[in-house]
Amino acid sequence: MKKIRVYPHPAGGWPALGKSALSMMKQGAFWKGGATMLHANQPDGFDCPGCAWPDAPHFQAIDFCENGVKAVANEITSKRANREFFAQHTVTALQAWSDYELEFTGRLTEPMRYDAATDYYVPVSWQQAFKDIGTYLKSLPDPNMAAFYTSGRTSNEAAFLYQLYVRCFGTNNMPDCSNMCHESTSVGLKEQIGIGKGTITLDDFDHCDALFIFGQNPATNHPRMMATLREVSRRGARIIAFNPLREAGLESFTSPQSPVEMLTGGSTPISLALYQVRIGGDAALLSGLIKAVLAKGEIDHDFIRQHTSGFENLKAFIEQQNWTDIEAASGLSQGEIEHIAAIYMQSNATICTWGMGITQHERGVDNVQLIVNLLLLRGNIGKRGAGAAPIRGHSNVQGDRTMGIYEKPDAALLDKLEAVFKTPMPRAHGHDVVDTLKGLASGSVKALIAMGGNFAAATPDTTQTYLALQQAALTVQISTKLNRSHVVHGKAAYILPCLGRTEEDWQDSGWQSVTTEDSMSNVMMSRGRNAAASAELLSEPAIVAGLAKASLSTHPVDWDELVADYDRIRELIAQTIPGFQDFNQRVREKRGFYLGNSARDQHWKTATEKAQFIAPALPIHAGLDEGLWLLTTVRSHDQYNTTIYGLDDRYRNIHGERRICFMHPEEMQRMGWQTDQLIDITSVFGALTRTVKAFKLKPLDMPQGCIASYYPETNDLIPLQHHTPRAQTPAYKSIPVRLSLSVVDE
Ligand SMILES: Nc1nc2c(c(=O)[nH]1)N[C@H]1C(S)=C(S)[C@@H](COP(=O)(O)OP(=O)(O)OC[C@H]3O[C@@H](n4cnc5c(=O)[nH]c(N)nc54)[C@H](O)[C@@H]3O)O[C@H]1N2
Ligand SMILES: Nc1nc2c(c(=O)[nH]1)N[C@H]1C(S)=C(S)[C@@H](COP(=O)(O)OP(=O)(O)OC[C@H]3O[C@@H](n4cnc5c(=O)[nH]c(N)nc54)[C@H](O)[C@@H]3O)O[C@H]1N2
Ligand SMILES: [Mo]
Repeated sequence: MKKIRVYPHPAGGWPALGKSALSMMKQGAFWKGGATMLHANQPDGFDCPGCAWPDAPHFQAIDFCENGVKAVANEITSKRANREFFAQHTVTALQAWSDYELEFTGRLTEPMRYDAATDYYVPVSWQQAFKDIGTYLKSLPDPNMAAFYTSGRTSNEAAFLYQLYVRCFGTNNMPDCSNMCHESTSVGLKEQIGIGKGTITLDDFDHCDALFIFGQNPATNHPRMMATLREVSRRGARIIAFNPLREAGLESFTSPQSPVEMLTGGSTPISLALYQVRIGGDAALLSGLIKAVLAKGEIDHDFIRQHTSGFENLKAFIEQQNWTDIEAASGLSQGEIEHIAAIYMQSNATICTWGMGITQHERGVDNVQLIVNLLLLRGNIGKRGAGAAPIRGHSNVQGDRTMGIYEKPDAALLDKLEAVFKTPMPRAHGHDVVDTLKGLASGSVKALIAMGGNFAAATPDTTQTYLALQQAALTVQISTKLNRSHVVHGKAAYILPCLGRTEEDWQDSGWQSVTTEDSMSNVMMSRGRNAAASAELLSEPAIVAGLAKASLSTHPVDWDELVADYDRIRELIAQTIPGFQDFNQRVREKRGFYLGNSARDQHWKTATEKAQFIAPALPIHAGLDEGLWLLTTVRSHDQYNTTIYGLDDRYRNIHGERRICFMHPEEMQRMGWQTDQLIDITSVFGALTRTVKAFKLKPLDMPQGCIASYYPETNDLIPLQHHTPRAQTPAYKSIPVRLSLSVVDE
């Protein structure tokens, strides 16, 4: 189909700087905002809550981006959702507000309890809230009737205390945002290379010959990665991106940190090439690449012999795949794939990065494992300038997992916890997000406690999810801002407001710091410097301690002592979690420390003690029934997951609206439809169908049969049952749908 371009400028540049300033003004925080941002990602400042991209290794006076500014602006806003606000609106009335309107009510200021008699949230003291929640949790006949969710902003210290509390309570029901995000990565990598994390460090980008970017939109979601891409590109290394959409930032970028580019209107072309793979076509594309490499025989025989197992299996699988299927499923021709394979074979060191375009599919784990198979073929793991680089989302989602937030903990962690805390730990695996939703729906889970996030909006199958949540006996949200999960709640419901990353955290021993781990396993300190949004706020560790004291009958630790001085929590982490020895001392070194990665050292902690080639579990080409399209759900430039900062998406030429369905203009023409016409979208998964109505058609360049829309407006379309089999990551990025023009009432 014809190439079209909706954003004629390079990504970044003056518009990005202008928008940063506007975000602060919109929040009534212009001056405070500027001063705050100077501490973002600095040695004595806070870790930006925007994303998990590593900080610049060398001192760089400005190390933040437009979207980091938006994340911070929304946290330091001068607006407040206080008791006066809640007294004005019933919860039923608030349910009719959009996510954008809920977010713009500002920071939560004090604990609130839902009063069913009046349908209002009313103030409650911290003590009473803890007591009520504790009493209910203690009354449950089985601890597995409660689930404890975590979103990825939670610090290492809060996460460690939280998992300790939950396990002492008696369950491993610890669903987290990772289940909906990079779980396919964690499961896939662990099986193949013995560790569920990426193998590269930032420095590898200085040494790669080729860089492949799969299913990622860095100009929006990891803008600080753009500076790295720019350097790689300028150095002459070859960058290839695989994405159904022609994302602006993957084509060219003006660096706000480069005075010359800003003043001259110059830009750096980013990609050597962007290949528009079909939605869900990555497994076919990767199989094609492997097939082309095997056909030339340019593989690293020594590495394969010495370090891997399963090569013959993979080879047999690939030999069975034919080019007709590969071309149909990937949307790329054999010639194109062979051309990319040639670039891969010319490169001595290749990095593959990936995001949600790879993980959020039924084939999510297969996709990840095919990327690793491709890397292993030429010994690209454990070599300078090469490796596997999943790009994480939330700023501490990787650290939370390292701290033990996991529903399927391994025996080593539980043994260690038992040894350190002299308390028996539950051994049965717990619920992830999908299982928690099933439990809530069936009534086997009665209480949901959420450390951050927006469970109601982030999860799939919205209508069913709301019903399940409303059936719960108790829902508790530990949050900074009002969102859907506060207004779609259980029979009893509490809002426990907490300090954010940018705020000063004072405890008995003084001003506290917390720590986080980025996408490349660097652990560093973070210290907020702004005054708390309200004097009533507690820190996340203090809230965990309050819950633990109220709901456990025996205590493995003195919770108050730990909260008084977070060094004491870090001391316990050092005793329990591998790699954290001398934690307090090492994390105080200027840039923290690198946790290391066994696969990078070519030490394979797998079943065979080798890196494993693994053939996909699902066919690479499934076909799609006549009349169906594949829908992918993406983030706009003005949102942070379920937090909607604004209604624009400037790189895709959208202004002031979000109920959008993107389609190639030639496809609109074929259907006899026009831009701005309204359509209804119905998903079809086996016998299950779901419909959302009145989405406006907008033109965007993408392959035939593929359409795109925003999350979370489309989450109702994904049945809970549609996910990666092994990792249970919902298939947010490949939803088979039917389309019809909306019937609009006159
Ligand atoms: N500003 C901002 N920053 C964020 C976030 C945010 O919402 N806003 N969210 C954070 C979080 S939690 C995460 S996980 C990350 C998410 O960061 P990304 O992974 O970049 O997020 P998405 O927008 O979901 O989509 C990624 C890309 O996948 C492409 N894609 C869709 N389907 C397919 C497919 O089938 N194949 C391929 N190859 N590509 C496909 C889409 O076109 C899109 O460009 O960002 C983090 N950072
Ligand atoms: N259709 C579709 N659905 C998706 C995705 C998709 O691409 N498509 N992506 C999935 C992904 S990758 C993810 S990670 C999930 C995101 O799922 P979540 O992590 O659950 O959602 P967020 O929107 O990031 O959560 C935002 C809320 O976190 C709270 N918050 C912010 N800062 C703090 C803090 O410092 N402490 C505490 N306690 N609370 C805080 C605020 O109240 C805010 O409203 O969504 C998933 N859902
Ligand atoms: Mo994520």
